[in-house]
Amino acid sequence: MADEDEIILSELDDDELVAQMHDDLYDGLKEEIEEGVNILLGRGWTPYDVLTKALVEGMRIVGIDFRDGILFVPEVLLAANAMKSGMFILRPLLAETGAPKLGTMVIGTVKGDIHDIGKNLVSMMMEGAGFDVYNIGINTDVDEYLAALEEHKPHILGMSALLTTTMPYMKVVIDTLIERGMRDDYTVLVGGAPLNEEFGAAIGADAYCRDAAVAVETAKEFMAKKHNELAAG
Ligand code: B1M
Repeated sequence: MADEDEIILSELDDDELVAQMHDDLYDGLKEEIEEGVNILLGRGWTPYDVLTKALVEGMRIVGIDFRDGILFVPEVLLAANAMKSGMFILRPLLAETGAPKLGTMVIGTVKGDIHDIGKNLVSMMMEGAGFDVYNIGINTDVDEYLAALEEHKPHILGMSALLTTTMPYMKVVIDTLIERGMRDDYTVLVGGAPLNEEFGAAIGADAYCRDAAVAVETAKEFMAKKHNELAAG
């Protein structure tokens, strides 16, 4: 017999369900997150709204309590896994927009850094916008970036860093591109919670992207500029 206090997600209205999903993400409840995502989609929510309002906002709350020493790494890992299972459902829906192909991107989280949720989100949204994305993972050193650039010949190189200690590595990668005379072959976009526009400019990136939606818009702008330059000869 069901526990009298058991919460039936499908019986909650949208606001209650989203609030419950924030709690479930906090508690690392993967199956409940999957169920919540499916319910919201079934109610006609767009994949983007489910992603931002239910999942990203939930992870923001987790981040605050992690910072304040209320949550620790094992709990945050569970929350991250629950978030990823929700993202797994949304990925094909975000990618299936039928958008025309706009360009190619290689993206990775820099060396020393294993945070990948934001990078994966950027990757999903870029795919949805019509980019071919090669997501080369976490803890990526300069040789791995160079190998991926050589293999996939992308228009855009994306780098993600979530730690103040790893963000300077982005400059190592950009400086290496400069040393090898390859810097102008790529548009370099950077992002991650501790970065800002000033930092992006200081390390020689083309742009800092605050979030995944900004990354998509920025990438589109740079691609349009490239096409115009080519058309102008
Ligand atoms: Co970590 N962690 N963590 N963590 N973690 C942070 C980043 C932290 C801010 C938490 C805190 O103290 N408040 C803090 C960093 C402090 C600092 O450097 N100033 C921190 C720390 C300290 C650590 C450890 C050192 C903890 C420890 O071991 N003692 C350790 C480091 C491990 C390592 O990398 N070497 C660690 C470990 C972990 C977990 C493994 C437990 C887990 C990661 C799981 C995973 O990713 N698979 C984790 C998590 C989940 C977080 C928080 C809570 C959430 C990050 C996240 O996924 N956010 C985070 C707190 C926070 O950021 N407020 C924290 C959701 C995601 C959608 O947002 O990643 O910002 P975000 O991505 C956004 C934008 O930034 C942007 O678009 C995304 C989507 O809109 N963006 C890009 C990101 N990358 C982009 C690339 C682009 C463009 C845009 O390219 C073009």
